[in-house]
Amino acid sequence: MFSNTLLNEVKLSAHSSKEGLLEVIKTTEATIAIIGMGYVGLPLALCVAKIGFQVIGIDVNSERVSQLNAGQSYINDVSSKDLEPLVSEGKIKASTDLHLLQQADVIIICVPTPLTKNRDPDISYIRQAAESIAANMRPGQLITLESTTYPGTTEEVLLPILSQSGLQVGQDFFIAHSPERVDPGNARYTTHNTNKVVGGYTPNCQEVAAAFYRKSILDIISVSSPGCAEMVKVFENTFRAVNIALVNELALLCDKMGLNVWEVVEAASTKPFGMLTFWPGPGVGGHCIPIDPFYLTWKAREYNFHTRFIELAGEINSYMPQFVREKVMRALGKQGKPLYHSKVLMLGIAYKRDLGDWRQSPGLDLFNLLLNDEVEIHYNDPHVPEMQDVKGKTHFSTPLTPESLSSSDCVIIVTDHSAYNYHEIVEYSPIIVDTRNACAQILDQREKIILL
Ligand code: SAJ
Repeated sequence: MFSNTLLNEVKLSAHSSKEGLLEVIKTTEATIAIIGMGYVGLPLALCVAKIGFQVIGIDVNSERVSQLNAGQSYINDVSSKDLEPLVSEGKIKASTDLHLLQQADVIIICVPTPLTKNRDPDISYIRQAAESIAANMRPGQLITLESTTYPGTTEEVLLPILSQSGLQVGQDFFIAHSPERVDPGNARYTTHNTNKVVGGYTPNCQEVAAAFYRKSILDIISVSSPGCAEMVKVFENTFRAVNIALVNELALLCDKMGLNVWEVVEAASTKPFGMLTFWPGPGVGGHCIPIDPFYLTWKAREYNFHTRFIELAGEINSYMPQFVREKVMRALGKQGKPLYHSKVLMLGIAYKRDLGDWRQSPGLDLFNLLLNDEVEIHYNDPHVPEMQDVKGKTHFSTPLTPESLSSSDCVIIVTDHSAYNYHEIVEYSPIIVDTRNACAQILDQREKIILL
């Protein structure tokens, strides 16, 4: 039998070529490093570990690393019940140590791509990951970028940094862009069964990247370049942002015309072809829809191109919290009360139903607007025990009781969590601004409900 040392030498030398890398991918002997163990990286780690790959989860957050190594999930869509066995079998190990990248045959970058304060792309996390990889590279590695970013990032930013290693792309190492398509909270579409776009930099890069993803994901869509793959993803999210903005603009117009926008959209959704239904709301939140389209806007400027649709959609969507504030003013005005010092209870601060994520949430924008009006504003969210307002002050979720409802001058439904009892909310609230048509099934006391 070979000694361990010899086996390792054999293993390492086999990895220095495309054929060697394809072989360890085929046999799932490959080691997969995932940089960024968030809502994309952690589900992906389970998806590839479950079919046999060894996974190293790299994250800068040592608390997250400790939780992962204890088999504890901090992501809504990943249960500790699923994670724990993979950790105890040693299939998933987490660490903050970037030197472990040397052991990886495949490195997947799943880091955040936020906007800066003046709404420019912040790809600093991608750069940091690329520099860490370049410092730990060896021949025979595949590096894929999954973070949503502007078309050109993989070729113009990632590749030059990795090439500092002196290795030759397409020969010694392989790169591709394969955008994540995680829909947080969606139990039907998972990492495994959501088809995945893959764009390699060279034919060898494409071959290796597609071979890797085919091992754990049902359907792979190959495209001709990383730039195409990057554009696909930004288009997907821009498509949503623009269509949500369209129905939000419709809501603003229906309000002036005395029409019920929910009835209009509901009826339009009966068209069996050529229609995709989006719903108005208090604005758009999360880490994608309010952000990704502006990556395209920023890049388009390089071509002296003005993405008017995207910017108009952003204006309309970000106006919606103001519109809800106007509805609250009208609801209080009907009772002869001003905004000032009125007691208002917001139901839901998370950016969408049944999640605890309140980043970039329109609910937070509305909360800050009403704070500014010196409203006595409280919130309840069963998924968000506490949050910080724009000034950094911590607020805690108010218990939802008949008393907390009836003692308010106005109740606003901002996030239509399934956990809410909408019958009780209507029963005990004096007046409700329903921004999600969440009380649609409640037929009595409709006079209390003001719809968006
Ligand atoms: N929203 C509306 N009206 C709608 C749909 C959504 O107001 O008709 C609001 C939501 O309440 C939320 C925001 O827009 O505040 C974004 O909702 P979302 O579900 O589009 O956003 P995410 O970021 O949770 O998930 C999306 C994915 N969603 C779907 O495809 C259904 C998808 O766009 C991306 O795969 C994912 O972001 C991502 O990570 O890019």
